[in-house]
Amino acid sequence: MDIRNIAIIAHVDHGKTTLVDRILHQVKLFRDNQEVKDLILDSSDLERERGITILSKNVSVIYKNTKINIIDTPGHSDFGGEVERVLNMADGVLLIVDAFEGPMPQTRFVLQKALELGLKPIVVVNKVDKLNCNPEETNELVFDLMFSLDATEEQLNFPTVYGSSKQGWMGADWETPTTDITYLLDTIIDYFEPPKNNPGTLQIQISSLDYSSYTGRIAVGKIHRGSIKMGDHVSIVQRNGQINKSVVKELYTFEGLGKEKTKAEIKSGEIVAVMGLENFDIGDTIADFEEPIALKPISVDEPSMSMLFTINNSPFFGKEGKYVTSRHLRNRLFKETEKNLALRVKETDSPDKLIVYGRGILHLSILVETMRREGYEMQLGQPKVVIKEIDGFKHEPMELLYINVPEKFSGRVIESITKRKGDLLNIETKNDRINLEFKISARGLIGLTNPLLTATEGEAVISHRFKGYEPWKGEIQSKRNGALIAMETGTAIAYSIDKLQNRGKFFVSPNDEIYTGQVIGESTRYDDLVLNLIKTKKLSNVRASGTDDKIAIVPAIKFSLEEAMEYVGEDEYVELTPKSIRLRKIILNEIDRKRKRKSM
Ligand SMILES: Nc1nc2c(ncn2[C@@H]2O[C@H](COP(=O)(O)OP(=O)(O)OP(=O)(O)O)[C@@H](O)[C@H]2O)c(=O)[nH]1
Ligand SMILES: [Mg+2]
Repeated sequence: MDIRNIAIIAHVDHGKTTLVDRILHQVKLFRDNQEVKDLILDSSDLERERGITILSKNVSVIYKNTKINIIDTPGHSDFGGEVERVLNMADGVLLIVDAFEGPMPQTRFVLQKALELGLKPIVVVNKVDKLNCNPEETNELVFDLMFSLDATEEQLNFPTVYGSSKQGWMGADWETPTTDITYLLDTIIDYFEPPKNNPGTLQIQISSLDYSSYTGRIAVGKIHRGSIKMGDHVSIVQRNGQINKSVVKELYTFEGLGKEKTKAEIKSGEIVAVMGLENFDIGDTIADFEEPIALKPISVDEPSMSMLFTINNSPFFGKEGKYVTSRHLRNRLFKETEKNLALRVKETDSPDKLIVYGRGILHLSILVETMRREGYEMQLGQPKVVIKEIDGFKHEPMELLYINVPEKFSGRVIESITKRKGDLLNIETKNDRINLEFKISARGLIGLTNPLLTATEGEAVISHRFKGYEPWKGEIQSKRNGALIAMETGTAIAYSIDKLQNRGKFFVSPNDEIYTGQVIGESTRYDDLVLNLIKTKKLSNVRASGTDDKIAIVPAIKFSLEEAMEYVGEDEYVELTPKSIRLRKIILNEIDRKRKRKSM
C-alpha cells in the first residue's frame, strides 16, 4: 500500500487537533452510532482540561487505498522542540493558519523548521467560519512569510485549502463551503509523493519516545533506509558515537488510533515503534547490526528555565498527599527525565532539594500538575532563567514577544513592557487592533501575563518565542507588592479579614486553615506585612446597637498553578498538595526572617 507521512503544524489553537478529528471521522474510523468526544488525540486529562496538545501523537488512516500517517503536534512554544524532532518523520506538512488571526509567531517557527528540512507544505486556511476573518489575506501573508524564510520555488508553489475544521469541511474556495473534507484528503494524496524506496542497511532515527508500564520505553521513528522486523539484531548509535547492540523484541506500526504488532518485514518510508531496545535516546540511530551508520543527530533543546523542587515541610505537610518523602520526589523526577526530553534534574548539596530544568513555565507546570494528580506533595522555589557564560560575559535568554490588543490599550502595554526593559521592535495596526512586537529578556517575561491581562481587561493575546542568548541586561524593576503574612496558625476568621481588607488583597477565605509564615495576601505597599487573621471579635455584653457590623468580604484571589509559579517571590515557596496551592515564606518565623535579612 502507498504511504504518505504528514505532520500537522500551526500556532497554538489554530485547529490542528480538531482537523485530525475530522480526518478520523471522514475515513469512518468510528461506527456511525459510536459516541466520540471532540479532540480525540488530546487524550490525557491535562490536555483535555486545558484544550491544548502537549505531546505529539501518531495516528494513521486509510484513504483511497493509501495509508496516511498523521503526526499531530503541539502548538505552544514551550513544546516547540518536540515539533522540530517529529518533523523528521514527515514527508510533507499541513500548515494550518487561523483565517482570523493570520500567521502567528509559532507559525513562523514551525514553518521555518519544516522548510529547512526540505518538506513541502500544503497550507490550510482554517476557521473561515469566523466573523470578519480574512482568508485570502491570510494566504498571502503565508506566502510572504515563506518567501522571507527562503522557501524554494517548489515550496512556494504550495496548494491552499480553505475551510472550517469545526464545521467539518474543506474546499478550494472559502466562500463555497463543501460538505466534507475529501478535498483536503485528495490534495494530500495528489500533492505529496510517497516516500522513496531506499534500499540498503537499516537506518531509523529515533524521533519520539513512547512509554508503556509493561515494556518500558518505546522508540518511534521513520525507517529512513532498509527494513526491519521483529527479532532483528540491531545496533544503536548514540549521539556521542557509542554503539550498543540490541534486539527488536516487538515491532509495531501505527494503525488508526493505536499501534498494531507486526511480524512482517517493514520497509523504508513507514513509521514504526520498536520495543525492547536498551540504552537509547531521542536522536540516536537504530542501525544495521554489522555495519552501523548513524544519521545526523537531531539537536535536543537546551532547557531555558530552572526551578527548585523540594519536599513539603510546611506545617500542613502530609495531610493531603500520598507521596511526600525526598525519596519519592527524587525517584519520580528522575523517572520523568527518561521520557521528557527537555527536562533535566540536578542534585544539590541537600538530599531534599533538586533543581529541575525545563523549557518554560508551562513545560514545568505540566509536570508538577501531573505529579499532584498522582498524589505528590512538594514545594517549588522561584523560577529562574538559565544564565550562560559566553566569552567570559554573563548572557541571558532573550525572547521575542508578540502582543495583540485593541488599540486603546497599546499605551499601557508598551509602558509595562518597557518598564521590564523590553524594546519595542514593531507596531502594526489591523482593523481596530494592534500588533506589538518586543524583544525582552526571558526574566522580564516571568510574571508578566497577569498584569498584562489586567491592564487590557483580558483582551491581550500574548505569545513569545526564544530568540537567543544576549549579554545580561542588568537589574529589572518588576518588583511586585509585598506579601501579607499570617502571624499565627489557625482558622482565618471572617471578622479579621474584613477589618484588614484595607491592607491589601487576600488569597485566603474565611474558615481556611492557615499557618504562621504563610503568604495570605498581597499588600498595598512594597514591604511585607504580618497580620493576625485568626483573632475573633471580643465578645462583649454591651452592644452599641442591636445589629452587628455588616461583613462584606472581597472574594479571595485564587492562583492557578502557573500563576503561583510566576508570582512566587525569591524568599518564598509555592506549596503544592493534590488539593491545595499555597504560598509561604521559606522562613516561617518572623524573627528568623528579620535576622536573615540583617545578615545579608
Ligand atoms: N470557529 C472555529 N473554531 C475552530 C475551528 N477549528 C478549531 N476551532 C477551535 O479552536 C480551538 C483550538 O482547536 P484545537 O484543535 O485544539 O487547536 P490545536 O491547534 O490543536 O491547539 P494546540 O494543540 O494546543 O496547539 C478549539 O476551541 C476549537 O474548537 C474552526 O474551523 N472554526
Ligand atoms: Mg492540538
